[in-house]
Amino acid sequence: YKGGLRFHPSVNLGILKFLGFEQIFKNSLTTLPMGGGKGGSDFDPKGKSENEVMNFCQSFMTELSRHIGASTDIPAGDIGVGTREIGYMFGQYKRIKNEFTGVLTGKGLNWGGSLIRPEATGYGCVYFTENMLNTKGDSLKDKTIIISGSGNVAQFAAEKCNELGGKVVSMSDSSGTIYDKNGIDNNKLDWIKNLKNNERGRISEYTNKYDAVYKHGNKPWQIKCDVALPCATQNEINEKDANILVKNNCIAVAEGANMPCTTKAVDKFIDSKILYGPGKAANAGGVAVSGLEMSQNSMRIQWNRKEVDSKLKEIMNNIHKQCELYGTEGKFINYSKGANIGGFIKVADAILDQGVV
Ligand code: NDP
Ligand code: 8G0
Repeated sequence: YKGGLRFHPSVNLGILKFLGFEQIFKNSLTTLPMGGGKGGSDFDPKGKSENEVMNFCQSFMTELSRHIGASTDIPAGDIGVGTREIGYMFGQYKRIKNEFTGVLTGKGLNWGGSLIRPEATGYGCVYFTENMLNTKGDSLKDKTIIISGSGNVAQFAAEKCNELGGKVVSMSDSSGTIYDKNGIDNNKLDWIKNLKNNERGRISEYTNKYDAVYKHGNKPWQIKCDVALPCATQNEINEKDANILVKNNCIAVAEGANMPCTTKAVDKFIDSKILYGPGKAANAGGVAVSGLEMSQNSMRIQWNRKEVDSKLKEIMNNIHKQCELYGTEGKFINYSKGANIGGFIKVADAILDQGVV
């Protein structure tokens, strides 16, 4: 099994069950040999000292270590679990088991991590968006893009949008949203990365440094855009938000986060025939590169950035093709249907082949 560990006060069994269920079909779509799993805790790392975070990670792993293993179940990070937390958990696993092994992914580069793993979910989501736009003879170049969140997925989605010539005008956190009409270029993005990954500050601080507007309590969806990338959390786009996006002529929505759009929001996008990339397809790049990290650990080698990035691109292209194959309805591609059927078939066939008990 493979999937992320989430540390957030909202974590409960229902959330982990939907995440785990989605993970199965997402992992299937990657074509890599991995089943799905998910885990976490309602521990809130916000405002905790380094020592408190380390102590929690160690205690958590003391119990978890009995259930996971490099050929059994390989967790990674998710909301609230980044390289720092993976490091503390990896250290504890090693202490308990006396083995240096690929039992976690998202590891630091000098202790078994893979190049491009931090970038993979955001980059992959943007590759998938570009693939969707290409079916319309279009691309991200010169598009106005809004992104929710300012964590791992949001940061690298923004970076790749900039690289492909798009203009990212908005990012957010759980307190509010910034709007920078001039675009969040990679210099400004570096500042955000430092703010979020090292200083652990709030996105509102962006306006002390750059010319931008901050709206407390708001999500980005009222801002006029061509492309929307929800990269924060579940249920962050509801029916009302979807109506506004469609009214403002948004042409593509791709889910960097897991289930950020409510069912009614998804219905609105599909009824309006805009490009909608569901999370199990659009954000599968993260778990895919985690799978590549496992392969590198098993072979005791390290691929370079270019190698991993081109494998990631190929996997995202392949997922897009599966969505086209199973989701084409006349001239329209229903990516939601395509991803669900494509992901399901491999799992169902494997269950039948291996015998039901
Ligand atoms: P991070 O913890 O790095 O960042 C999460 C971001 O979302 C932060 O900006 C956070 O704001 C915001 N956020 C979290 N919870 C809420 C909330 N309840 N309401 C509003 N904003 C919120 O997590 P990731 O970037 O890793 O994950 C983001 C999403 O992407 C999740 O849905 C995750 O499951 C999904 N995902 C992640 C993958 C990965 O490789 N990391 C792979 C595939 C999917 P604040 O700073 O205020 O907490
Ligand atoms: O690397 C992973 O296994 C991982 C980490 C965080 C989230 C996800 C996901 O696909 O939702 C996977």
